[in-house]
Amino acid sequence: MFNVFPTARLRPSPFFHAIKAEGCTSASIYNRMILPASFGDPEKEYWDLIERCVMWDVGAERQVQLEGPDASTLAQILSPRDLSNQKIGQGKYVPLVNHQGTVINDPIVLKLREDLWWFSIADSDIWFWARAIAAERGLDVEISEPDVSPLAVQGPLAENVVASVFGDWVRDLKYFWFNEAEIEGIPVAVQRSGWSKQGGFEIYLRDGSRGTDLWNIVKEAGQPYGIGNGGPTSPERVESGLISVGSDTDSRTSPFDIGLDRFVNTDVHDGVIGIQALRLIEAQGAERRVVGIVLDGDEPDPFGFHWEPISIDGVKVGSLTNSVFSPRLKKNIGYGLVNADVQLGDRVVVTRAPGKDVEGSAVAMPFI
Ligand code: THG
Repeated sequence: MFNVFPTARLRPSPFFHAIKAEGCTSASIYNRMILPASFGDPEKEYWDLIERCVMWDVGAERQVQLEGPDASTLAQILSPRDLSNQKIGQGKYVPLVNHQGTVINDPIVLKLREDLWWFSIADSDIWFWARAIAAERGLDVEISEPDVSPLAVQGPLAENVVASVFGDWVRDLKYFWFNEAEIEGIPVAVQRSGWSKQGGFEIYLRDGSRGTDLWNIVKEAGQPYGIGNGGPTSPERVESGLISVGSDTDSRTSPFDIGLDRFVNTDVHDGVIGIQALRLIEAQGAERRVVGIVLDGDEPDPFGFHWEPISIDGVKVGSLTNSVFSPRLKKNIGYGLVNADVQLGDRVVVTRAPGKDVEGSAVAMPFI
């Protein structure tokens, strides 16, 4: 195990003791928390996700809770997606933007009651943002980070595992819908969701003192299905075309640049943060777009450094925002955030390091 020193600045999740015992070997930092990445065999962890099932400590997906008479009003003000028809028990994927229309986070927004919402956030401080907006708008709503930590079960056999813990009702959950439940006295919410396209669930633990207990219940239920360890798996998420806000976006990326148009409704009311900017961008057309990039050659060549330059005929047209070796395509692939006039099929050059140019092609996303 690597040496980490959990503190108030680098917070352990309730599953920290469990992932230590399981032999976690690498992790990243997300919402000032430790986000486990691997348990020593990334290749196995990838194929477990694709072929069977895996359990991931994604406690770093923190909840920003809005509670009170104006909770629904604030949820909509923060969201450039129409939430007016969202039902209790339903989640929606929402790109949050600032006043310039720049994406600042992309939570799953869960409606628990008319006056109780969770924004299950990606890696940025939305707690500050929500408090500031609520205060400026004079809203009657309490904003907190509750004791809620998701445990993901992903992969084609995940449904069997989660059904054997909670019952067959989980099989009827629609995408992003959830139910509150209890197992051995542990309060949870169970949602069909997760940061992969292999299907699965997230179990939101609502009592941080029971992390190891919940981990062991899921692990035991997963034994007949060959459940493995892991963490959000970059090769799979890139093959599947999922955006990582903060990694694939910069300080001027709009939802339209990164293909999130279908999660934006510019006809929401004028008080929604960033909506004027988004209407303008929509009318003028986005300056950039995201395309798949397939690099020539078939030797694994992982992402080098930060946002490798992409050019066509010697002119820079954008940046490679990530890249992985795809075990299924046996190619190095990544996302290009490029000028809007770059076409699918265009040949490009990626400068992977000073003096190291690699050729490739722009292709449609998702890759698989
Ligand atoms: N689960 C929970 N919270 C999260 C994440 C999660 N917070 C951070 C991060 N992940 C948020 N980002 C995403 C990005 C994409 C998706 C989910 C969370 C996703 N997108 C699908 C797509 O784009 O095809 C489906 C979207 C849809 O059809 O509505 O699943 O994983 N709790």
